[in-house]
Amino acid sequence: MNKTLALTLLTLSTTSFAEVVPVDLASWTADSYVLGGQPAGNWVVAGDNNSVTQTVNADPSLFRNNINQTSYSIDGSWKSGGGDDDFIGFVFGYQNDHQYYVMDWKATTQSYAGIANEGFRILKIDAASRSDLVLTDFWGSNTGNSSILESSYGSDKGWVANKNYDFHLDFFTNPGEIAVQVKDGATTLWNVVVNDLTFTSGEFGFYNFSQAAVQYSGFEQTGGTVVGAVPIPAAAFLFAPALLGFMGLRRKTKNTMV
Ligand SMILES: [Ca+2]
Repeated sequence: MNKTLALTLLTLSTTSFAEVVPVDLASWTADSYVLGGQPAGNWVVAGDNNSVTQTVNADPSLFRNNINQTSYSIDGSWKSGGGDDDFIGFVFGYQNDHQYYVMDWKATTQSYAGIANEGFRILKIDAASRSDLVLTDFWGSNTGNSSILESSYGSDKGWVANKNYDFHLDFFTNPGEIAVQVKDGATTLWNVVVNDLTFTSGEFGFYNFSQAAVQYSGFEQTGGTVVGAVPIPAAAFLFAPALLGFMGLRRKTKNTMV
C-alpha cells in the first residue's frame, strides 16, 4: 500500500465518525391537519433541494424526512416573512400521524383555540388516532392528546420577521435526552433538554401553523442510526449472549490446548 492511499484511508476512517451530511429535501413529504378552516400547507422545495418554503397561512402542516432514526443531530436555519405572528417550528420522534414531538415558536400571545403564549414550547402529541386530534391540541395544547413538556415564554421571546435563526437538535445522542437550541447569530435564545422516553426514535421534519412564508434552509445531519428497517437484528440481539458464551468457551478450549 502506498503512503497516499494509506493516508486517504486513514482520513476516510477518522472523518466518518462525525460525518456531516447535507439534508436533501427531494424525498420529503408534506402533510396537513385541516381542522380550523385554513388551507393545507404548500411546501415548495428549491431547485437545489437544500431549502423549502411553506407559502400559505395554513392549518398545522408538516414536511417530513420519512426516516425512522435515532442518535442524530440536525442543524439548519429558518425564518418567516412578515405580516403574521403564529407558529414556526419542527417535529421529531415522529411515529405516525398522531404520535410525535413538536418544537414550536410563537411570535405573540394569542387566544384562538385556547391560549398560545409568545415564546418556545416542546409539545408531545400522543393521541389514540389522527381523527381524535383537534385544533386546540396544536394551539393551546395541554389537552388529553397534547402536552407541553417544556416552554419559555415572555414578551421578548417571540420570533422577528425576516430574521434567520439557527436551530440545533440532538435527538438521543446522549441517552435519555432530547436537546434543542435556538440561536440568533451568536446569541442563544433557547437551550432546553427534554427527558422524555415516549418516542426514542422517529422521523424528523419541519412544522408551522397559521404562518405563511416560512423558509427552512441549509439543513445538515450528523450521525444517525436507522431504526426498524430490518427485523433480523432484534432476533440476533436475543441470540448474542448465547453466541458470546459459545465464543468464550471456544477461546478457553483453545487456550488450554495451546
Ligand atoms: Ca396566521
